[in-house]
Amino acid sequence: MSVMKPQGPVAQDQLDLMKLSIAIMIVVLIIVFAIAAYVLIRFRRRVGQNEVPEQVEGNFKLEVIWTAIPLLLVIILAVPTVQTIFAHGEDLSNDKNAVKVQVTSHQYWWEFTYPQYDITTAQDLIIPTGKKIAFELKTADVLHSFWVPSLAGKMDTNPDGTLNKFSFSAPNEGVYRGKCAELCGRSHAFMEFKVKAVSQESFDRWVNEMKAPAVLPEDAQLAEKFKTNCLSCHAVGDQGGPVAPNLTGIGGKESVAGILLNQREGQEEGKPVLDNMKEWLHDPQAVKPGNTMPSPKSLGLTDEEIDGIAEYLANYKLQYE
Ligand SMILES: [Cu+2]
Repeated sequence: MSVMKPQGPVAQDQLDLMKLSIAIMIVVLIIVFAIAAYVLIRFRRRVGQNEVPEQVEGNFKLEVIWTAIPLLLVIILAVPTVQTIFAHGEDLSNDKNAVKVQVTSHQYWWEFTYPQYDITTAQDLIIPTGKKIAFELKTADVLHSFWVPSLAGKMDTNPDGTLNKFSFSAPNEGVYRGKCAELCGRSHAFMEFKVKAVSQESFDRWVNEMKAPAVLPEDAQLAEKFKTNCLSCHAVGDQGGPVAPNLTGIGGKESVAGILLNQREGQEEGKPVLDNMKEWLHDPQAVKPGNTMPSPKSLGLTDEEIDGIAEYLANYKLQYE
């Protein structure tokens, strides 16, 4: 989550711009303070000095100098800034090599649709390393802002329906944390997501697994409960609704509900995915206040059935990695 540790070319260019402007500001600061200190000492009022000193306002040479220097500095800042903005703002709609992703923000989760592959997922954005990812962003409700600090700057998702576009790429495999960067409601701070950059082969496997038929709970009774109560909004594989986050492979994701971190190999943080799943399903409002998921208990599911569904979801993993 740090702008100071860029993990991709866009974030690197943006950090370089920040360094350039900070360097210029530091030089200006040092010179201005040095002159101010010199003037304060050199022209201070001395003992016995009672007359008004010579007034020198309207010095033509000085006026020209302190108009020209800032102008020059603004040009030095503007040229690379404008160049970078246009370089990263290019329209990749017709670029066949770019992976297109439509981002839809919701209170308080992120939906990712891959139109080239006809796939929709939530919270974990899986991308192939090295490829340009061309984003189109919109919101389902209020203003949010899509931000992965180590890969690129923020981009708003506008409630007025205008699509915002931008792109970034991740050369190295890894998981990059993202956040909503616009106060959007009670659980704004919990509106996290992850960008997971994997090899092209893993990405292709993921696409195939996402398109495979749904895996439902083995227990027929539980499967029925899951279908009637959960799949009216959520989807798994080719079944279910488009209203709520797609649950395909949810047991293998980085987190449950975007914020309850799952334990992973080589990582100290997190709890077992089953614990997180149970915590979420037994009381979604306690984890993310104000979210629109009805409590499974209020839908008439027993504690036993909720545990059964938690276990089924925790074990619903994809094998692409
Ligand atoms: Cu937000």
